[in-house]
Amino acid sequence: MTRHDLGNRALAREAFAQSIARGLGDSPRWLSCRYLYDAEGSTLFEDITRQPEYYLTRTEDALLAQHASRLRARAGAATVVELGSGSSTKTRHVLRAWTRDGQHARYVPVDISRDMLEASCRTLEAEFPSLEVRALAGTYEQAFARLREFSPLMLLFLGSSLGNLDRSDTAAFLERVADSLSAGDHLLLGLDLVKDPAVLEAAYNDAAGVSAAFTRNLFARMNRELGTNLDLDAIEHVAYWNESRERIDIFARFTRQAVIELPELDRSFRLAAGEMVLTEVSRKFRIPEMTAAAARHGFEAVETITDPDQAFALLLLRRRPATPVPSTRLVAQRLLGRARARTLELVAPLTEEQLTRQHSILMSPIVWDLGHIANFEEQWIRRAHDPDGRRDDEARRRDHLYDAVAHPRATRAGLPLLACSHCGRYLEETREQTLSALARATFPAHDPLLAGGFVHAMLAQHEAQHSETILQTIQLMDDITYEPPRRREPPESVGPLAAAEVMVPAGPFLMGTDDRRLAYDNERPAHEVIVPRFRIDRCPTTNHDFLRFVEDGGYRRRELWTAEGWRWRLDANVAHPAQWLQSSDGTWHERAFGRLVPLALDQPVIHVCWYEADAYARWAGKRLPSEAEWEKAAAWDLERGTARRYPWGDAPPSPELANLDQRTFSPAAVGAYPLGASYFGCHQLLGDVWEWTSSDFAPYPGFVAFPYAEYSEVHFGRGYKVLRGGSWATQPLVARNTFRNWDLPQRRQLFAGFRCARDA
Ligand code: AVI
Repeated sequence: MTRHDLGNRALAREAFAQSIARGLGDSPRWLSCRYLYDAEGSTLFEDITRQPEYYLTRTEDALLAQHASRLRARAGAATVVELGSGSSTKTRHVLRAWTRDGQHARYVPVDISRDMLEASCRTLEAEFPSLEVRALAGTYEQAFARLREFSPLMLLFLGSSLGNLDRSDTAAFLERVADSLSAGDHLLLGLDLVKDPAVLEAAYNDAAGVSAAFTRNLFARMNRELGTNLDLDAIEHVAYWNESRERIDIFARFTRQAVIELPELDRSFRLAAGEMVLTEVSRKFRIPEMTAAAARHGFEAVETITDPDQAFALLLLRRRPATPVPSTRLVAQRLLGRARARTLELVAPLTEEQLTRQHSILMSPIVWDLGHIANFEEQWIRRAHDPDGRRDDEARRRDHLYDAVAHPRATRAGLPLLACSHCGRYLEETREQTLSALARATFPAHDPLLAGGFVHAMLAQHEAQHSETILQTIQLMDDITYEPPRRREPPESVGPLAAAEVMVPAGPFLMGTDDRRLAYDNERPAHEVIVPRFRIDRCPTTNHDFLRFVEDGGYRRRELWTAEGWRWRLDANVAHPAQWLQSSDGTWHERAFGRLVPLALDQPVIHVCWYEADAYARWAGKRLPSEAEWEKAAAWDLERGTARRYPWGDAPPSPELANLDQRTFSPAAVGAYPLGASYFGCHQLLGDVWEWTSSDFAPYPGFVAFPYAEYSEVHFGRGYKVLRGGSWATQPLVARNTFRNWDLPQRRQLFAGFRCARDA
């Protein structure tokens, strides 16, 4: 065995353990069915397929034997890709039809088991001389990324394996397949159909007890790979027809109390006698419903083949040409329009005096932000659409006035800024120019500013980021009760979380992104990073936690602070987070947009600087996570081997998933967004509070400044610390796992908190 294989094995074990912890920590408890198929499990499954009660494989096999030539004629493509190819037994009918009369064909089996693939490749090549076999060892998701290179093709997903996904996973699966196939490619699904429950239940409760052994093997595998030491005699297989969901539910029932210990993850699960753990679902299909679902994802039904008893179906689907996505122009108009509407909404309650005054040397007068938004837009629209256009002196003067690098924030009030009404007009007139440039624009792929509407998305993001800065300024005003036009109560916590920390295993992950449409230069390129195993808090540090630090003399204990941190602490003379106030009776309150509210102990602490976060972490016996650790905990899906755009997946943010978008005007309680948890089970990574990391702001290897050095490059190596995740005041357009924010370690005006990590 090579070192590589050993590494992969260790990773696979970690993924298995993580998956168990995810499932057993949930309520009701479940285990992922993908772990049923180790070598023993695969042999047992092959054995199931030969049982008299298990009609699925036989029926599908007969359908393929009889109709493969017809499928060949309908599908046309010479390449067959098969997901979960296993031993490729049934596929032989297909391959025979595809290579009839010595025709050249290509077969791309995809399977997680490299050993299985190697063995089946060798026999297939010997058996079908005109067949080119190109095996892909990996997960389905890894294969999806490569499907385009094999098009035109027919993708096989046989054996009713689709039934082992629940409804939402089925939809996600179809969407991923639709995204990965090219127009005209085919998808052949083998589907077990809804039928007499007695027949179905018999198939999953065979008399010889093989199905039971298959379920029990999941726990035998835990014993083998993770040393869980479970008594397998105390585990029963239970499988029955779930009428309302039209699926067979398969459980492991514990006849005696059991404890499943996962020492590497510091987790232990106590199962009561009689407790059932869902190990598998096997959904049964109705053809009209399935064709309708496929149609929703861009497939048209080409052919449905069933046996005379209507027990099983082969459904051949064709990928329609991709539905027209909204044009780059429309997207750009929408993004810009939304960002502007928000800016105007936020400043609407402010008086002229509040807009023009400098409220803090840390912040600009808000009119400067507004003028800067207009000026930035004016300059970039000219660069993108009219690079040779001449600028008059007046325009150059404006450029200078609103140049963020030339004028530090503290000096901006002294500038001859446009008055509020002028500023409003400047914003409006600039936007009119932008929209008329957009109306005429083309978006050539070779022009990096225009391709995919990059520059317009950048302007919308820039404005969205300034809206958060404006909210920081408002938060620092001491003579205001700010009434935002719409404010919603944040949701409450769903209850205490099972564990305070999660364990993230060592090993490589993909950090950053190669996206050139929305990502900033500092997020690129995507690159592999290896971090040692670590523990990270499931939730951001709360006011309750931080109060314990305060009450334990955290601000007085020199040993908890770095040298610079201690210097800051003495100079700033602070003893608690920026917006906290203690009444004479000892109770704590927090100032929030001019209102004094009792300190919400279950919410993340906010308005702390890096030095405070770092001191707290030391007090707690922990440390801040590096930004690589933070991103791995947020983005990495260990079992799929892919990075998610958001902690919960790739679906865009919504109010159920994260506290973003300036709705609540405060963080929500920890545990309030269970649906937004990351693969490793961390909550609220996106939204609520920005999170300080231990990392200095520096370029990724291979960084190239684009489109201007002043966004990121001039800030590298200048003592800035990276923050991740976004706050309640971050608009979704700028919230993503790869987004990097940065500020100096003494800054407290940000809507920033932190979570802790430690070595494992
Ligand atoms: C692989 N899959 C389609 C099988 C099924 O019928 O759902 C797995 C299985 N589990 C127990 N028996 C068969």
